[in-house]
Amino acid sequence: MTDQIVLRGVSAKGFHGVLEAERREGQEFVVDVVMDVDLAPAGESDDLADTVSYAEVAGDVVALVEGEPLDLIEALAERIAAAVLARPLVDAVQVVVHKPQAPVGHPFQDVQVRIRRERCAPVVVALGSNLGASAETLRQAVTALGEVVELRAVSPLVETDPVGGPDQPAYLNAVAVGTTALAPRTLLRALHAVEQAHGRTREVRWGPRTLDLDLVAYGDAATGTDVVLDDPELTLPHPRAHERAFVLVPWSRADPEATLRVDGEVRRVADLVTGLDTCGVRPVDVPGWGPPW
Ligand code: A4P
Ligand code: MG
Repeated sequence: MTDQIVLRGVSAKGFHGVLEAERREGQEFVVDVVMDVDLAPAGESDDLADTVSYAEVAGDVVALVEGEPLDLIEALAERIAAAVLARPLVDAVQVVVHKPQAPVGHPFQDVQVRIRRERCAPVVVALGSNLGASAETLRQAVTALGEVVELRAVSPLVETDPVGGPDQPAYLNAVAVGTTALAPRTLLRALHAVEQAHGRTREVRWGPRTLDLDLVAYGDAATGTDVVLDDPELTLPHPRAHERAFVLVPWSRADPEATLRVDGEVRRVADLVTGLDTCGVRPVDVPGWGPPW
């Protein structure tokens, strides 16, 4: 069963409704929010940073109920769902908005609208390996990625000179693009689990690795729906992606129209590639690299 946080009966006065009297007098609205969140990390760490603060969610709900008047509670529910899903740990949300004093014209107990919203967010994942059987590791990693991301395209493999870190062998890199129903931090945890399954260890920063899976971007910069996070646990977009040919070259092959937010500005990935030295990135032909994964 999916873990959930259940917040019931948050009430506040709002001015939503189509009737003039509703807009003038206002009335009570009551909201229930059920959030699908992986609670295991917080259960282990006992740290609020690993879960969703229900107090903050209640604050969002009250702000929206008390905020801009809307005609329909359907619209209010939709806005509440969007605000809750903006939290990077919430995978899906159910929102119920009750309007117990609605002008129904007959005796009644309650009227409510109930919606469930799941994510379907575009994501970009960069893959890299320079230890062990790299091509096979990356192939298996793409297969595993397909469990949590509906893959739209996977770039060809490229062989790349190492950037940063100690003396180390050349890398194989690739980029996968697709959509996910998972929240950003849930997806990152899934990526870490795939890395671990392939013997990833973390001894030296930028050191050699069997498998590195980086979440380059979540959401779509072109439509302004990209998630921007300034958190060392998960920084979005990935803070170095815009300057790394080993990410941008394969990404532009997987999605020639791709865009990336750089210092707040939306840039075409193909244009970023043009401004980079790409001689450390070489095409490499690996038989068996391609669908079905
Ligand atoms: N983290 C924060 N934001 C993200 C994100 N968007 N995606 C945190 C993934 N992880 C993110 O990552 C360190 C910490 O960053 C994690 O705890 C995570 O919560 P890591 O995977 O343990 O270490 P890393 O990969 O060495 O760090 P980083 O900073 O992501 O490294 P880079 O910048 O990706 O560089 N040269 C070539 N040719 N090809 C490569 O693939 N890769 C690197 C790694 C260096 N040189 C390379 C390559
Ligand atoms: Mg990494």
